[in-house]
Amino acid sequence: RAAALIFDVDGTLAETEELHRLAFNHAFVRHGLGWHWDRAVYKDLLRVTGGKERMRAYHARLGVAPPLPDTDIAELHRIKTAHYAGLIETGCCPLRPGVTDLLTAARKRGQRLAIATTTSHGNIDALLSQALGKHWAADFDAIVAGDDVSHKKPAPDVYLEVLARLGLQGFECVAIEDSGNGLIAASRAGIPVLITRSMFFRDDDFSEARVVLDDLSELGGPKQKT
Ligand code: XBP
Ligand code: MG
Repeated sequence: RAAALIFDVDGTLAETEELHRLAFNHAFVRHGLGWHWDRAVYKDLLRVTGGKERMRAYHARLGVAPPLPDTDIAELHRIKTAHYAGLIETGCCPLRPGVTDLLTAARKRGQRLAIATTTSHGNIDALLSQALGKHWAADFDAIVAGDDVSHKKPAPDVYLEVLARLGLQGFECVAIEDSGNGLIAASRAGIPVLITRSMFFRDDDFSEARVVLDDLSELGGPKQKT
């Protein structure tokens, strides 16, 4: 049994990526950019982790010089983040099946809980306050977000930082992820990975994962996988 379960957020705890997509498009309209990311474009762009990095990559792909100034990227991301929080607060994005049960069961059997995500602390808090109540963070021993580290996933930085804060080695934990980039990040930190398949990453290569599930409700059975 793992000493700690380390959760990714987007796609793993909830199907948030569609709301991120809507929020990006809202920011593009508000900022007067003629950009629109449909699902197919977004699926492809999700290979670039981090919202600011994703917008920069898209701009570079359009091939229109010069690059957008950092102030524009920051303003777009501010509008996007505010809109995303508003969408989350409507309660339209519940946790995925089996998530709450796994969190409860893990706590009961003495496993520690942590978060390793690319998104921001504000976005994690918006989602989990809505889903678990405003004191949700008390159950987690380490919460590491993208801007806390130098390199976002697929770099191992967020996972290494979680391990340092927990005082554990990779092999003592299990990471729960939904994307190929997340799988690579956790694997590089020496952490075995359980994949819960999500909407945008169904076609990623999960051959390095220890277990691949359609969702975490499959853990309700007799087999202990975490
Ligand atoms: C999630 C992401 C994030 C969100 C947007 O990756 O890549 O960029 O799409 O969040 P993972 P921000 O689930 O692997 O952590 O706009 O706040 O960056
Ligand atoms: Mg994810």
